[in-house]
Amino acid sequence: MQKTLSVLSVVASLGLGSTFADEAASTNKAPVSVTESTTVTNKITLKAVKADSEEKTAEDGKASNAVDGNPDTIWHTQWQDASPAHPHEIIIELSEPATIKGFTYLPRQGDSENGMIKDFEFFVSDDGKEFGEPVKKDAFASGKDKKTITFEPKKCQYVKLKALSEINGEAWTSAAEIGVVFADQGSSK
Ligand SMILES: [Ca+2]
Repeated sequence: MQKTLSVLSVVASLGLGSTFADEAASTNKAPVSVTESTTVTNKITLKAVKADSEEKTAEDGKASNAVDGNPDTIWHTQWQDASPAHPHEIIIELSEPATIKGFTYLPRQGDSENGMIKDFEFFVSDDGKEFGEPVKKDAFASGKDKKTITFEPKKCQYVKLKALSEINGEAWTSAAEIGVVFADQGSSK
C-alpha cells in the first residue's frame, strides 16, 4: 500500500493523477484490481473410493495417494506378509459427473519398478457399481513418464483402472498418480 501511494503521489505531482486518485477515493480500493475480473471455474476433484488391496503397514501405500497430486506418494498393493495376485483395481470418483476422453497414469518415481502396471483395462460408470465392458484395454509403454490413454468421450462419475499384469511379472500394482482427461478442459492434473 505504501508503494501504491507513493506511485500515486508521483503521478499526481505530474498533474496526471486526478482520475486515478478520484476513483481510488470513491471506491475505497486500489485503482487497479485484475483479480476481480478473473472468471471462477468449478474444479472437479478426484477421490479414491475403493481399491482391492493396499499396503498400509510396511509403507504408506494407501489408495488415496494415487489422486493426491503428489508424484512422490503412491498407491501400492499389499506386499508385506502377503502379495495378492492380479487383477488389482482402483475406483475413483469424480466430484461431479463429467465427460472424459481419457486418463493418465504416472508410475512410481525413483529407482524401484515394483508394481508398475503393464496390461490394464479401464472402465467408466455412473454409479460406481456397474462398470460394464472396458472402454479401453491396452498395455502401458515402458518408462516412468506419465502415460496418457485416450478413448471415445464418455460421461461418467466413476472410473476404474484394473491392472492385469506388472512389467516384471510380479504380483503388485502401484501408481504415483492417476488422473482423467476431460473432453473439454484438458487434463485434471
Ligand atoms: Ca501421489
